[in-house]
Amino acid sequence: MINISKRSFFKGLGTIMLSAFSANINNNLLAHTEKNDDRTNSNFGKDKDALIVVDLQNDFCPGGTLAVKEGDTIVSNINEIQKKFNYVFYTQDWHPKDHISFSTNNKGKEVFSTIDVSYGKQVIWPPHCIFNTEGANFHKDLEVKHANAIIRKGFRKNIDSYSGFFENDKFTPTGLSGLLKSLKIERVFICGLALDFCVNYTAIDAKNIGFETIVIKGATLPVNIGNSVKNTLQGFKDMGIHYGELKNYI
Ligand code: VGL
Ligand code: ZN
Repeated sequence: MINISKRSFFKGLGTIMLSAFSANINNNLLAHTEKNDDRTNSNFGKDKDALIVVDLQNDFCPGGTLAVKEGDTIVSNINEIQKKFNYVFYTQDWHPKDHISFSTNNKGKEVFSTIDVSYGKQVIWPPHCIFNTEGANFHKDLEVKHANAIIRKGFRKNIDSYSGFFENDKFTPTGLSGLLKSLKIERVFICGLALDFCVNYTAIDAKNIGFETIVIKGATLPVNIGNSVKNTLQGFKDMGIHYGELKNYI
């Protein structure tokens, strides 16, 4: 226990890694050199748009412990998409080994069944995205260099976190909302894994916070448990969350 390194402690705190903040945010926020930095000629509201790439991590890709079927096939599309945005944020599922949602910590409970916890129902998952392991790393082909910041979530032992904005208690913030608000972002585009869980919950929170919210078709795929996909898409309709290809919005 004493052996918990300072590094993992601070990582476990869900550090928001701001890549290039300085006094002049407008000139210096971009965390990379290859993007077109000419905002005056943009054909859409680049200064008001943010892309959120959700949980594109090894454990959610084929070969991972909670693999989304063909989850890796959206990586190249996302690499292209993120070049179009000036503001790109990543979320990273980041669990301790003794996390409340893991089947290994709920003996006798089936994977994908639910338990009752303080904030309501919690799905039981196979252990996944354990911090500082290969499963928690982003897919190797994902061009993470485009990220302005990486938001880690789910690092508290007793609370899961699907959304990039709030943990599953719907109360504990990750900090992403404040980040987007301080940048005066108006539209949030969401892609990544998994459509029916973390993308879904991120979209719901984005919409509730007040952002126009677009989930990018062709850049997200589901885990698909029971009616989860049907319910997710119906929820988008009910809430006024857009679900369509990027070209329809930019
Ligand atoms: C996710 C289940 C558990 C996701 C994360 O990224 O969709 N799903 N943790
Ligand atoms: Zn998780």
